[in-house]
Amino acid sequence: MAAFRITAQSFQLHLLYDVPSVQHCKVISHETSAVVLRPSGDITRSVSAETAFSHHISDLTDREKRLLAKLYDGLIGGQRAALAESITLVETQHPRKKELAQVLLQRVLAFRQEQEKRNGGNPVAFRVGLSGPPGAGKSSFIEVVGKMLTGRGHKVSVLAVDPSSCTTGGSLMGDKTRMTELSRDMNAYIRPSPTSGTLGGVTRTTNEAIVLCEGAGYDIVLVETVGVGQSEFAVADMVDMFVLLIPPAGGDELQVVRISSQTGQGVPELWDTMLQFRDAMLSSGELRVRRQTQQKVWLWNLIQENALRHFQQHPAVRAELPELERRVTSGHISPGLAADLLLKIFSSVQ
Ligand SMILES: Nc1nc2c(ncn2[C@@H]2O[C@H](COP(=O)(O)OP(=O)(O)OP(=O)(O)O)[C@@H](O)[C@H]2O)c(=O)[nH]1
Ligand SMILES: [Mg+2]
Repeated sequence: MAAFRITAQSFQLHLLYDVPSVQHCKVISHETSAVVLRPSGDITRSVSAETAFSHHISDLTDREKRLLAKLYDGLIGGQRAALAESITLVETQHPRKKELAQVLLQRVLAFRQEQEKRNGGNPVAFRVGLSGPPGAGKSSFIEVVGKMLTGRGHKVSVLAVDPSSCTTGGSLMGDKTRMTELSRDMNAYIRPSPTSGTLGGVTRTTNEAIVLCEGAGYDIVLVETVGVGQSEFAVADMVDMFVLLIPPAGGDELQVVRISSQTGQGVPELWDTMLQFRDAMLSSGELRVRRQTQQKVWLWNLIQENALRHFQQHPAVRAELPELERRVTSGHISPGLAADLLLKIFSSVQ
């Protein structure tokens, strides 16, 4: 894995040029192609998928239409309140509101695609993931680099993925509190991690929040996550570039650049390096391929997550599961056999 090490007075930063390909991540954002299926040999199925989506739209009440129009117009117009409300909509657990959120996202995606077309097919925003152990200095770095970027005329959004908030409702990362100046900046938008849901759910909404931020005109999207466990992999699969910030104990012999979030030393140079990386990916076509691959990964993750939930909630499976689990743990039958039996039950009784 190619990497740069950037050493702060007390912190080091690795730019991972080659993010490990990740299989166990959990988010999707909804590109048109993922929702609207092309007619295939099986007409009934393809029609029903298209119908299901148009149903979403034709089914809207006047009130819902007004709400969506208000959010969409506000968001595209760059209103922070509309962006905040839209992200809240994609975070909701409410089934009907979830559907509304998908309609909104679909519209924002269409808008963003138009913008990309006008931009020569290139992405309208640069997405950067920032990871590292608790207290490594991620938020401090974002504060400095964020202020620098808004000073250069960019609009910067900061999203957080906090795995601790999924289980405890608490926040491992200090989020807003350590980005005092940036959170007051009118060209920055900081969104803390959703406080409930599974990691899969939280990362999914983060991925969707990225789309919304881009629709609202934010051309730099920074995603902060604690560098422990799955959240890191999930974030790697929604960004163009992944940066790992670590305390200075490690001893590997990599290229060293000094930065400090306290004095700002080295930060512009670091950003330049990151832009060079982005430009190289753009001109080689790698960025486009990477984003396409990410869409597919998230599609399959969502399918996996939903299929698993269906399986776990299936009444006949639930009825048989405890006994089969008991027999597997006591060594009476093999896990493979138990899985086969449960899958047979699942597919025969719908
Ligand atoms: N000396 C020095 N201290 C720093 C630097 N960057 C951050 N700190 C300090 O390190 C502490 C933690 O910084 P944060 O930016 O909140 O770290 P974080 O990685 O965002 O932490 P979590 O979000 O809680 O995981 C703070 O007290 C900062 O003032 C730096 O470059 N040099
Ligand atoms: Mg932080």
